[in-house]
Amino acid sequence: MKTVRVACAHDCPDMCSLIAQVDGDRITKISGDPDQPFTAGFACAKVNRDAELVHSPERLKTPLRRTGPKGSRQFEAVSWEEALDEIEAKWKAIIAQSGPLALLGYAYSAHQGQMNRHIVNGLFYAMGTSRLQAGTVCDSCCETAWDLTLGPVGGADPESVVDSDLVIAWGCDLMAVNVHFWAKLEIARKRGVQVVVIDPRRSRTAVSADWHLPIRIGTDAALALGIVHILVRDGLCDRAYLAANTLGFDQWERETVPRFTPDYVSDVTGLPVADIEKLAAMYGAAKRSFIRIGEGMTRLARGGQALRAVATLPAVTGAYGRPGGGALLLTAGSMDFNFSAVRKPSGPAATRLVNQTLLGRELLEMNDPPLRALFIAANNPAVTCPEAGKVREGLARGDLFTVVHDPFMTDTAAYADIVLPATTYLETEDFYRGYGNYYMQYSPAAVAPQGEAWSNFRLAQELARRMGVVDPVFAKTQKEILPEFFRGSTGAVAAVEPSSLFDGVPVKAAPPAGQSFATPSGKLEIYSQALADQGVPPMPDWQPDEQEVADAGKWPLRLLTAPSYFQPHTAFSGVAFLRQREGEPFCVLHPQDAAQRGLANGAKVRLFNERAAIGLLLKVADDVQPGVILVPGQRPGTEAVDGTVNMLCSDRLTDIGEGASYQSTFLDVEAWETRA
Ligand SMILES: Nc1nc2c(c(=O)[nH]1)N[C@H]1C(S)=C(S)[C@@H](COP(=O)(O)OP(=O)(O)OC[C@H]3O[C@@H](n4cnc5c(=O)[nH]c(N)nc54)[C@H](O)[C@@H]3O)O[C@H]1N2
Ligand SMILES: Nc1nc2c(c(=O)[nH]1)N[C@H]1C(S)=C(S)[C@@H](COP(=O)(O)OP(=O)(O)OC[C@H]3O[C@@H](n4cnc5c(=O)[nH]c(N)nc54)[C@H](O)[C@@H]3O)O[C@H]1N2
Ligand code: SF4
Ligand SMILES: [Mo]
Repeated sequence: MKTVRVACAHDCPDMCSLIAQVDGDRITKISGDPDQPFTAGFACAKVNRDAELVHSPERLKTPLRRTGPKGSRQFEAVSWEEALDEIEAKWKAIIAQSGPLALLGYAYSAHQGQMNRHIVNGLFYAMGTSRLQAGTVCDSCCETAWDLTLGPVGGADPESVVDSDLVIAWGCDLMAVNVHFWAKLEIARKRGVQVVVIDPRRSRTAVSADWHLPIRIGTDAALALGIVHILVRDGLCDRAYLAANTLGFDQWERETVPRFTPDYVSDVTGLPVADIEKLAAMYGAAKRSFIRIGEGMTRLARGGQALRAVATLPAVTGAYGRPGGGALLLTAGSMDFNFSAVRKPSGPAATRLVNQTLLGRELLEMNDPPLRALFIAANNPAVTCPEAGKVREGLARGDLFTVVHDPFMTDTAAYADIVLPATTYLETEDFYRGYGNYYMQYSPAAVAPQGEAWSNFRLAQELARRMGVVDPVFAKTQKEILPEFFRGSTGAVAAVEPSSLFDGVPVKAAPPAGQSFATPSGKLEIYSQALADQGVPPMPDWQPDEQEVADAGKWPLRLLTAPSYFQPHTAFSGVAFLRQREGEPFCVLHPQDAAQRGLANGAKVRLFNERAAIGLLLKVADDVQPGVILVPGQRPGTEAVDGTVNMLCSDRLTDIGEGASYQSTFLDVEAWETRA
């Protein structure tokens, strides 16, 4: 029996340091590292079960070749050599006939190790294929909007929340996605600090907080502007901070803020005037208020405006200038590593971009040349991409050669010509940096690859060799690559000596307290010339969205999708315990809406709109407001009554950052039997 210190590679802001107990080639237990201050000795409920993920009986054991129609899940086992020979021959033939643009590599975030994460896309980058515009299903809207406002810099250090005097979880379900931040915030709470949650549903975080404001979906910009309106009215702005550190406040105050009277904001957000007044007064009185901004509220048509409005608030009170104050969306902006060393090792400066959110559409419509070969690793787009029906239609194309690399048979892999067994992170060596804290860590593998599984890193290197891609990263070890990441880095990261990380001890590299700005003006840009140039409102604003208004006229309910507690996306669907813990895929409807439709708790229901119809179980609860239907998580079609939530969501892009707009989906629900 031995213990190995590793980093958690799941897509999660906390990037915990973990202790793996290993007996021979088996992991017997995973727990949180007591010596990493943010992890503070505990892992989340999901990762406590990661021994079961690694040793799940459902793991793919060998490479597979398709024998039946696409989607039918009929495969035969083949050797790695046979599988790789076929991939190499097909890719070379397609490139000879149609050029490299006919290929697309599709890999994103399920392995947060920077080698295993980026090397797959690095391979395709070097080959000059069509390129994935990655992250648009997740954070490209909020991140772009943040960068336009503050510049590409990380937000407040989450560990500084212990010094805050007010905490707001704004559209962020801390209990699901950021449990270690919640633990830190509890320390502040012991001093009597209030925790406010602004979220359309009564999440677990909302239940545990001091005050929950059930805001109407997509109206956060209006609430933020309403707060600014009251701060201006009551003389609670930090004028000196604004003058020294922001651009455009005067014009905003003159032209936009006056419209957002408490009455108007109440109409828009559905919150009582008294609550808006109370929130603004609390925010105005606080000196070191900390806003943890979630990503979910920006995954809708005007999500970029919402982010910009909320991220401006700490400038209005000067909280950005004080330790314990400010806002945190992501920290990664201040972790200045040269990941291009792996992500862009060589290759033409520009090729053709495929937006991750538009995968289905591009598989069906892209021409000159059409996409003919697709390689998917660490993603399950048949479930997690909007227009999931179109994704499946595209994957079903007879003339598309698809390879999927995954530890498990997924809804996406079901459509592959070749499926390759992948390792989990616990079988890989890698380098990590948090995106919700300021730690970095070098992590060894806890156990050897299970069965015939290969890591992303090994597979990309072997495919590079076969395809004649000779960049050094495809021949180096992880330890040899690490120093490349530090080349040219600045700030706190530059002070770290890469080889000092090889002992596996987590290292913190936080920027100094007090928010810095890295916009063209060096100030927080309330007025953004870059947005004005793109024809987007240059100052944070809230206006009704015409398409949403039209859709709301056709359909009585609005979809709220939110992280689930035990099945984040589909990454843990191979763990039977966690599947059961989460329960069968379900939706939540307010008792009033359920009664109107004669639907009872536990019933099978059909959720439908012009795009699709799917089947889920119904929970009747007042966790959501009337007019909203909540679907937690994105679950595989194989687990649900029928289909998956993203079949209902359009691939419309957000106002800023070309992201997905799941939350701008309108629909209705009926008894499953109605059309059975
Ligand atoms: N347990 C768990 N952990 C996860 C994930 C998971 O799915 N489950 N996902 C991982 C990933 S990929 C990411 S990107 C991160 C971040 O994960 P995100 O998906 O960005 O989660 P949140 O930031 O909590 O944002 C979701 C919250 O926003 C709320 N919300 C939705 N619309 C609105 C709105 O219009 N206004 C307001 N105010 N709130 C709204 C939802 O009700 C929900 O509580 O977490 C990671 N960690
Ligand atoms: N409706 C709706 N849809 C959403 C969201 C939402 O809020 N609402 N959230 C969006 C967000 S934030 C995100 S990030 C995406 C996530 O969407 P995806 O990136 O598709 O995430 P997962 O479903 O977790 O799929 C990850 C896959 O990678 C596999 N995997 C795990 N580790 C490895 C590895 O090391 N190597 C390889 N090759 N494979 C591995 C897992 O088994 C799993 O099949 O979903 C988005 N979709
Ligand atoms: S909280 Fe996040 S980083 Fe920590 S163990 Fe769980 S999934 Fe991993
Ligand atoms: Mo994400």
